[in-house]
Amino acid sequence: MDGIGDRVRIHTGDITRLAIDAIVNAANSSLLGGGGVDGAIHRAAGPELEFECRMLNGCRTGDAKLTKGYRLPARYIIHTVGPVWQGGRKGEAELLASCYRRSLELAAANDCRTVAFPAISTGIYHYPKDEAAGIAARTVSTFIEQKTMPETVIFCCFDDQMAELYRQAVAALRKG
Ligand code: AR6
Repeated sequence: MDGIGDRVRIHTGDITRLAIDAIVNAANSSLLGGGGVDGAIHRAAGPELEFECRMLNGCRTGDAKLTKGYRLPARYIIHTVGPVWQGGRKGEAELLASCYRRSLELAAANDCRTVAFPAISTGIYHYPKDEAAGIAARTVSTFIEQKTMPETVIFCCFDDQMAELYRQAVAALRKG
């Protein structure tokens, strides 16, 4: 796939450490914090983040909302709510794709050149990891083929196993 090669990167590590324009949070619909990457982001950003989140009136599954990054090295946090895996017949794939699209739209609207995603829904929400990586790779590549911003999208994987799944998902796209 044209363009995806130089504009998509796979990184293994803690997303809260990335000094980029925006990181995406795998939040829940309350936006008031939780476990997993959400807990890590709230801890690293500090209590002002929850204060701003309280004013957002939550977020629907598949949608996204933007806050400042506070004590994070990233300028913004884009909070999105992934679907809970319920077997695959409850619209989970479309909702997960929507998380990526809505987050990228917000990133572009806020002049973010570089944005990093965690593997949304693949932890506490139990989405099958390989399927989720495929949806992430396909949705991001379709978006960036059509738009100039964000310039670079990072798939931030917490461990090597997830990074390998993303490598395979991106390679599958390149083969067409
Ligand atoms: N950096 C990058 N990735 C991480 C980090 C980190 N610091 N910590 C975890 N991951 P999860 P979900 C990975 O459970 O499945 C919360 O309670 C993790 O290995 O954080 O969308 C929310 O409030 C996994 O691959 O999010 C919601 O209630 C991925 O991030 C619920 O969990 C997502 O795992 C959302 O569940």
